[in-house]
Amino acid sequence: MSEQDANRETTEASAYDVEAIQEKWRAVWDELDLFAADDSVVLSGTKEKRYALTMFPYPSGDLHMGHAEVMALHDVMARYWRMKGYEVLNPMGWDSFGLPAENAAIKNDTHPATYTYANIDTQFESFKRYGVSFDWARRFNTSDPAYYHWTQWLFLKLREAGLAYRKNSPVNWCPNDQTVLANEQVVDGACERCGAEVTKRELTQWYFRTTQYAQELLDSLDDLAPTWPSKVVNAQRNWIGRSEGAHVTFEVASTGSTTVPPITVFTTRPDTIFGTTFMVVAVDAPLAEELVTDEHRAAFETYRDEIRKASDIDRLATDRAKTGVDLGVFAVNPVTGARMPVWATDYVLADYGTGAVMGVPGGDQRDWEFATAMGLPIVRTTQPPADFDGEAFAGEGPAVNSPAAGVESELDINGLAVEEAKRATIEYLEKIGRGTGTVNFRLRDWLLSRQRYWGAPIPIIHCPVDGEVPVPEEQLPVLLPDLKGADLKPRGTSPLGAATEWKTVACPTCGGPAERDTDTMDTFVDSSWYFLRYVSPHDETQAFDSTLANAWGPIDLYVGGDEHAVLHLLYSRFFTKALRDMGLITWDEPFSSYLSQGKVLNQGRKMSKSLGNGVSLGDQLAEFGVDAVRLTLVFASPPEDNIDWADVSPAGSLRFLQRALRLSGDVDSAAGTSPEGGDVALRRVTHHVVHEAERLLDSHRFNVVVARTMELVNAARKAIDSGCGADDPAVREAVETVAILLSLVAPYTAEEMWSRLGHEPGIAGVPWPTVDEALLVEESVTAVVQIKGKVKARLEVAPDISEADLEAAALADPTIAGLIAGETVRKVIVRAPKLVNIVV
Ligand code: ANZ
Repeated sequence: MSEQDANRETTEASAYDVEAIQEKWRAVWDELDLFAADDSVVLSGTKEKRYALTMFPYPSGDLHMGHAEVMALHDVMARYWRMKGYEVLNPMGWDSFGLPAENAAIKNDTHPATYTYANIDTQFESFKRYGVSFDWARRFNTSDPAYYHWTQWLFLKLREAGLAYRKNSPVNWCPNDQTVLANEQVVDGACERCGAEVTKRELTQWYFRTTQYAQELLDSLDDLAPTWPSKVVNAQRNWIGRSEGAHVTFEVASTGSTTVPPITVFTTRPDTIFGTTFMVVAVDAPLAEELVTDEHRAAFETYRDEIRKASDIDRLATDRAKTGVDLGVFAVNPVTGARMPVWATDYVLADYGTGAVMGVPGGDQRDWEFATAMGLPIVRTTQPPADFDGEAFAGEGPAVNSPAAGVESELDINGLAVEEAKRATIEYLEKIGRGTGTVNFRLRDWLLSRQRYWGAPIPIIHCPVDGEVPVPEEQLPVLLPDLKGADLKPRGTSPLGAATEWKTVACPTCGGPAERDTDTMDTFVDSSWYFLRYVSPHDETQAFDSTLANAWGPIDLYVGGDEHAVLHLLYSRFFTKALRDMGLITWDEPFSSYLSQGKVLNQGRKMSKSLGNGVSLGDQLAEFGVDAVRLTLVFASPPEDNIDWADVSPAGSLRFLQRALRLSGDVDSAAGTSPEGGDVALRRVTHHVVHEAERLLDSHRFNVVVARTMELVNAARKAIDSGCGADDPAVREAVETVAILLSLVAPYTAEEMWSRLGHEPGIAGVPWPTVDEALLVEESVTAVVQIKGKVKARLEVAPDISEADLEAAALADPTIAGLIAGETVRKVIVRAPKLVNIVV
């Protein structure tokens, strides 16, 4: 930077009072109300819609760097779409029920509502200051009765549709939060929120029947794959976990007087049936209890009680020592009639498949280890390659020992490849009535009831006469009782159970004494439909207006972290499909495109209090201003990548913004002057940048858009300081373009530039610049002229020059003419417009 430049920057810096500019424009923007989405133009079809959504925050504390990043990225698209002429719906609200608020409230000895709504106020102020183009008239909180009224209504609708039900089963239990968790909320055997090791409990709980949509949830991932991050698509695929196989039934040889039930297993490898040498039943499955003989019962019960303490993840861990107890009964192999022992073990899960497995040690490693530990026989039924030196073999190969020499069987699959062998086995089992081909999913139904206070009460009344009775619709919402001063500390049952007066009601059916359900809904229920509420947020008569939902939906771009890759996204997809089938919406998927942003780190690590490397958003905003922080976050990297705050420079961003702003003071030409006739070189740069920005924005490469804007700032500065001068209309065009591009990331600076350029406030409502295609065409290209492969001359020619003209121009060039004088030209090879090769 020259000294002159440096001096100018110092003076300009003082002229750029960040705080004052923010204050000034914030007030003006409130007045202008530019971001209110207009339903009517979308309903009438006068304008095409774009629904931009970013995951709404939990109101725990103030906004942090992570929020700042998502909002900055998200706002780029929302603002761009608006300038491109779309009617944009860009709403924001709060996911304000849930454990974080409740735990914090318990810790600080306040009511969750007090804590929650105070944080919402703080976050709202921060959002306003941050200048995101939200339509604030649509805000709501999921903990508002006006919202959870409809969460409860949707629960009842799902129940009516057979998609919500109650059952007793072993569930994941967090001993710290004293509540159940959905499978999705258990990460590596620990509670997703607090990290405590999850255990199992037998409880009667509410479930949503997500499994009913398993196949469709899987199939639609193919449609989402092009516009969703592949790791999220894969995570969902794995979570849904489809496997094809068969159910096979094994008779159990009767043990004296008692009748014993047969054992049905789910297997993905029916072709290995000849290698079944034992059966294993999940120790906590009711079947194990039914099968065990009196003689073995004591050992079985001791073992079971010990296993109940372990988590699923531990139980399935491949490195866990195999344990089990013999149940004392024998199962019969349906294809050979062979008798084999039945064991109970912990590596078989009670709630997957049928909770029982045919033990094939030759084909399944866990079975191999179990057989080895218990001294059970091992038979290979798939021939491994000659160089295979492992234990169980799960690969491709011809079937062997199927049946083994000397074994009688009507079925013979020896020599068949795995797929054919499977097909032949299933066909045979179906014929003899011992099995059927099936599809199995890993996806379980969604366990949604929670034993905590701060959530939407489940709108069900339990009556000793009528059983489960839904709260009549006109009595919704079932308000959460205040419980002021009550002890909300978790103790294994819902604190609502202690609200006797609230709990005791008359049965809506028989009028007799009954009790309300005292559980609340998982907060993921609230966030599974909030995107629908934004279309008619104040409607007191319905959850959402279907006509509006169909007009605005689905969401065109959803921005959020991939910690929600499975949970929230899968639940929202389930809700969408269920609501579609109820006729409430017409679309199949909620989020057409999903952008998952990286994390903001500091010094290579996640920001955290314990590491002492946290960066306060408030401090950064105070020091550098909103625009510099936003610009830094957008410019740092492609949106999907992590940003290390130690490696970026908000001070550098601020300097750039000052440089850009200074341009607006240097434009002398009058507003409205047509740029035609201005400096063509600068106009070319401007139009190239706009053209490229469109392409980059559509592919979410926001950081490169900033880089191009910086180039345009440099080009405009150069033009002013040298050649064309500040009164050139091309300079005005370039600087206005800078302001428009900057408005996507640095709205305050852009607005200030816009006003200094003599425009009315409201740059966010200005149309996106139209690219003049003619200015994108290169005026000339350099053609190289070679003699015998050596470059001898360069010519400036039109890009569309013909081969003949290029050849003539090359031969007429004085240098070339001199060099070939007296030689015989044998051949001229022309590749217009770039190359002429003369062979002499
Ligand atoms: C016999 C067999 C032979 C198996 C072989 C595998 C290989 P996915 O793909 O995950 O669905 N299995 C079935 N139910 C189970 C349960 N409740 N807990 C633990 N394991 C269970 O896996 C299905 C396979 O996992 C099934 O196929 C079964 O073992 C086992 F060479 O049956 B297989």
